[in-house]
Amino acid sequence: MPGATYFISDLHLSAERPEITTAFGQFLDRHRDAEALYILGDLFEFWIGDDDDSAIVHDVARLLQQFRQAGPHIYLMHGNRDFLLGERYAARLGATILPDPSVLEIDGHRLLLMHGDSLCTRDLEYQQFRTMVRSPEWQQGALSHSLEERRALAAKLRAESKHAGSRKAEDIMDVTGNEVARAMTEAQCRTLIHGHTHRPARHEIASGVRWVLGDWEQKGWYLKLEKGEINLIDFDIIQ
Ligand code: LP5
Ligand code: MN
Repeated sequence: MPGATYFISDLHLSAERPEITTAFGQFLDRHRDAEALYILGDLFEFWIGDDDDSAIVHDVARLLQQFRQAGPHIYLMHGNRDFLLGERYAARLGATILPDPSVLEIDGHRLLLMHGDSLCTRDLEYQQFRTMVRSPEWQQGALSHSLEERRALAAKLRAESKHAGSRKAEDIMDVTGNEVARAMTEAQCRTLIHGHTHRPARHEIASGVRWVLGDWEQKGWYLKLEKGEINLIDFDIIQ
């Protein structure tokens, strides 16, 4: 009997929040009998390139290597914070990078997996920014800077994003209903799983069911898929 499949996103791991990395390590230890783990973006608070030599990058690699060695497959999707995470780091973990969107066929279901940022189509400023930073030209330019310069750029972009977020209306930072319906229809999926918005929930909509993962802060969140049944589960993170 195959083990369960787990979905997580938006852990935003960083040196500033060691308790989240600890909670992640405990989560992995508890689920070593899993069939697979899908990380749907923003595992890291930011990613400046696979050559980053900071401790958090090594610590998380070690946690995921150990987990992979216990058996479960690891799939990684990019988020808007760690879109630069590359094949080199994925190979180090024994993980497979998944495109956004991806369709997972499992137990007779077709699940549409996304980070979720591309669904926020009313956030025009963000979508412009996304197009820019996802272009190979921009990425090549960014990666040509020293680690120190890239760290500084990431910090500036994070500060800019927080500032921008504080003056945006709440609803434009959520997914657009029409875009959700369009993506589900195009992928021929009745179930969508995504993160990014930090609004964990199960929504019944005309096109099926939309599951939203939560970000790991005071609580950790995951979706468990077992025997065709999906549940959204949260747990406390010791601060
Ligand atoms: O991430 P979150 O949840 O706070 O907000 C997102 C959108 N913001 C982002 C930006 C990221 O947070 C920045 C971190 C990127 C780290 C990667 C570093 C790689 C580069 C290092 C070099 C190799 O994704 C936010 C959305 C929100 O989700 C909800 O969907 O609203 O969108 C924005 O904030 C974008 C702004 O609206 C527009 C940003 C303009 C930036 C202008 C550049 C300023 C440059 C200063 C430095 C030179
Ligand atoms: Mn995100």
